[in-house]
Amino acid sequence: MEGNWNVEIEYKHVERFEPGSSESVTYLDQHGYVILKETLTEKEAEKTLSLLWDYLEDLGTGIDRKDPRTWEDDRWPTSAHGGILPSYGIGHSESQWFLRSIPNVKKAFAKIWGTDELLTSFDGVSLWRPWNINPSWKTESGQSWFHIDQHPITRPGKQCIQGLVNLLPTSQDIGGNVVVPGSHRFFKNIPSEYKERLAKLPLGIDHFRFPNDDPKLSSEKPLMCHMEPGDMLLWDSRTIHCSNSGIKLPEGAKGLIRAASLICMMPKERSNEDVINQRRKAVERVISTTNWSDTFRNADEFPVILEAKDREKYKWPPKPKLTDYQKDLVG
Ligand SMILES: O=C(O)CCC(=O)C(=O)O
Ligand SMILES: [Fe+2]
Repeated sequence: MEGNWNVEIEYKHVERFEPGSSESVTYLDQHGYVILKETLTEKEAEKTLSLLWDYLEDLGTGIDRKDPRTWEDDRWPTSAHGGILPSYGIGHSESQWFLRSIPNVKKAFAKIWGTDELLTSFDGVSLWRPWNINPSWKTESGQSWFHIDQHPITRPGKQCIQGLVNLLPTSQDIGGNVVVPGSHRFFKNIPSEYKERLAKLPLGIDHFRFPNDDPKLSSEKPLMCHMEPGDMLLWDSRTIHCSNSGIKLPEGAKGLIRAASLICMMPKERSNEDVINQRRKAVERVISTTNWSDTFRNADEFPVILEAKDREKYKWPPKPKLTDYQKDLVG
């Protein structure tokens, strides 16, 4: 089973495009991913991160941004695979709403879909703690979870472009997102090639994992793209991807090593009244979601969150006060 266990990942400075440029969309269609440069200014990236710390400190568990000794699991919010914080109101934190309101972010998605009428996801953030302080903070190796985020049978074709805004410097040593370039093209054949594996996947679950020795994982060399703080990565939900933890950290690292905000916008016309009503309620009730906005997927109901024994102890952020611009993104 583990014949090809060591898929080699290449850390690369790939071409970076202007947010909202036609070239970025052409590149995305061709390669299944694209990097948009300076989608946030350095200042905006700093502010997003600082607001994220406000969110963490306001959970009331005793986290102090200046003291990594307060970042242990008994205070840190439950994370899903790859160090992603999906719940406890993070999708409606001031930080995530600030990010969604930056015009370049919407511009990027508007160019892809050919419309300004977009709805935003209410999703979370990948945060990596410096695991030289506590080795258990190290997140998964990429090879354990190469996946796509779209059901191969129930969602044919191009449906969703996912986004991630990078807030800290990246490096090979730290690790980060990995994409298999061009792998969105395998998607249409998955139903016939993975019959058995697919039979186990519920029709409403938009997450399909590849066997860790699958030749598709190295069909083209998997790429970890260099990103500056403020750059945004976009990828097609059909593109095989994951995040991969690096192997060593800079000497004496004691701050967060990765902060990557997840953000996704889809055309409003794909949605319907029922979904939009649930989205409005989600704002009132501070419910986070996955990347999809054409259906309602409640991230607070992820098994990892429902199973967390201490979930009562987190103080959620208040209901967000939205501007008209933000309300339009709710629907
Ligand atoms: O953290 C990453 O780079 C990967 C996240 C991911 O797989 C996703 O958001 O769908
Ligand atoms: Fe994913």
